[in-house]
Amino acid sequence: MSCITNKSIKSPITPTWCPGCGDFMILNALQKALVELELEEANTVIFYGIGCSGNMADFNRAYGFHGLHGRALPSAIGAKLANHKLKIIIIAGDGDFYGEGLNHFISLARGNHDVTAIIHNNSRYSLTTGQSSPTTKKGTKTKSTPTGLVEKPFNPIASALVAEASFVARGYSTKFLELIQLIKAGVSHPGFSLVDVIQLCPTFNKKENHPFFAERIYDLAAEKHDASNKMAAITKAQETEKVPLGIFYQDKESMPYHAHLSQLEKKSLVDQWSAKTNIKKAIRKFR
Ligand SMILES: Cc1ncc(C[n+]2csc(CCOP(=O)(O)OP(=O)(O)O)c2C)c(N)n1
Ligand code: SF4
Repeated sequence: MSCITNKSIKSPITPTWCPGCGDFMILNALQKALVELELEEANTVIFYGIGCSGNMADFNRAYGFHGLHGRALPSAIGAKLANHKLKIIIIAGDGDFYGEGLNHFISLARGNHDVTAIIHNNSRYSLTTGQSSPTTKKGTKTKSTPTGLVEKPFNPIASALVAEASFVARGYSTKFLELIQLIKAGVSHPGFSLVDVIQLCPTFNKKENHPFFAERIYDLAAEKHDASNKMAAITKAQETEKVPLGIFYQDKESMPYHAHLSQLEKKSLVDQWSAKTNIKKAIRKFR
């Protein structure tokens, strides 16, 4: 089987994102991470949400599934249970994952399903032209909140930690080399991994631009944060003035959901099923 290469992963379709959009960096970091991890092309599947971020489905030449808004997660879990040999990655926006998909996000974390979620967190519903999303700051004026947002923002890092996620990290679209490493660490982790990526959206979130973040970001590892200490991770996750980047928490003993299922010990479900079923006949039935 052949591995993903720089050439194989490039799609002939040119991205339609706005100039300066952080999605370009996340796309390139993901592609680089998949190549460096030497993942098999045939066993790697990317599930996309709906949004500017989800449009990445066209810009990767890889197996993928572009489903409904907020529903990349259950589809990804289904695929992992059907064939646990697959490497599964989710690409979604903060609206998709922390809004429409929130209940699935909590189940995914609690179940420790072996998938990696890379969330383009631009604090807006950008594809639909910039309405407030779950991570928009209180008081922000957007098209949908012309007098200022009433609610406090959802905290994805803290929520993932209390929902028992076994790997929780935050990247920044402009910190390209660090983002590659975070994606590689998340994809290599056995169990659920959340890589929340602060993503610049110069079109609908002009205020939270690069100078805004440059003043606030710092590296957790450089501060000697102990990523095996969950309480320390929860404390770091509460910071709002500064923006810590890196791995907040990783459970080194993590055992993914599928590893608990004795019926999958010898063969994946799809291998068990295809050994007994004439696949051509089954496909004909659904035509
Ligand atoms: C159930 C449902 N609600 C609303 C929409 C409309 N819709 C499509 S994309 C989108 C915004 C996506 O925002 P986000 O997930 O944050 O991704 P971004 O565009 O910011 O990358 C919305 C609200 C939809 N397609 N389906
Ligand atoms: S609207 Fe924002 S998120 Fe969407 S492509 Fe433009 S810059 Fe990127």
